[in-house]
Amino acid sequence: MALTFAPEVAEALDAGRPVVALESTLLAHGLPSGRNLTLARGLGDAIRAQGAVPATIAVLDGAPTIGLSPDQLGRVCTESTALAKLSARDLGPAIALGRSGATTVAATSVLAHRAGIRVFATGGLGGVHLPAPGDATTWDVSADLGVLATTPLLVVCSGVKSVLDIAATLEVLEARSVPVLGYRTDDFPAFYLRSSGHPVPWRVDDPGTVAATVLAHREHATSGAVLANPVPPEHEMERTLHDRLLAEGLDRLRDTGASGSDVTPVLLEHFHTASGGISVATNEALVLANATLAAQVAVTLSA
Ligand code: PSU
Ligand code: MN
Repeated sequence: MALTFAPEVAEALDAGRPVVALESTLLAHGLPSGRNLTLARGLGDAIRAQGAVPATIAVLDGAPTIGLSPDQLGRVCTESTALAKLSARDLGPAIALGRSGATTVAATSVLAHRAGIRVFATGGLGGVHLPAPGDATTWDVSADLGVLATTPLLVVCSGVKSVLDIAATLEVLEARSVPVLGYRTDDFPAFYLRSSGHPVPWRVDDPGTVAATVLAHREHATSGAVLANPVPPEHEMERTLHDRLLAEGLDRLRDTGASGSDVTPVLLEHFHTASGGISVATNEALVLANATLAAQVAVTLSA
């Protein structure tokens, strides 16, 4: 099935002008409805302010769509409960069956690359989950990591959530030859927190150096790259609050017996309600900062 493009995105790509991909799962399934549409519009504005064109990606009635109209963006944000969460393996079935769904980092990367987009902004990457209590290991490793390993895209994110096994996630990225760059930091961020305590192998301090690194990487590799951008300091969650919410959330997980794809929603729901909305504000601030940085890199890459 051919890709469906928003006219603005098609024109920009034809002309070699900078485009930044955005995923739809973070809007439909990662944030409470009511705030997601405001954020979705804000992300577009942030990317345009840097001189790039935003392309939010979703599958709508079987059409893989690159760049959403205001109506389509509204649909993704308000029909979120009716929208499937599509990872890369779900694209074929959803397209063939004419379904609609929000795309994860994995699925968005596949479609963005096919569209000819080189830079993608999001909040947090999927990763390796923590083993369930009593288990030594887990098979729950996000397809985001495998797709990044084989798709030459720069993903700008704020690391991975502390509900994941961050050390294991970094090991998988290393094993799959995905470079991890810290933006103005030596520490891999942990989404709500600016540091996970794990070092990043490479630090870069400006969009031009990021663009040069991406180009040099592409000379000899077909893998993607991660640009880890810590949440702006004024929006970082207080560490004691964060650690308390995480411990409570993990207890709740054990009490409810949630497993598989329910794990993250249970934990995030606890963060959102028990922090009185602080975690949502942090989430929004970091995605906006990542969209701005991604646009700056895309502009430099197109120059
Ligand atoms: N991390 C977040 N918010 C999100 C996600 C991750 O902080 O909304 C979403 C992204 O779309 C990511 C997906 O690609 O979850 C990973 O899901 P899974 O672990 O099922 O692969
Ligand atoms: Mn998973």
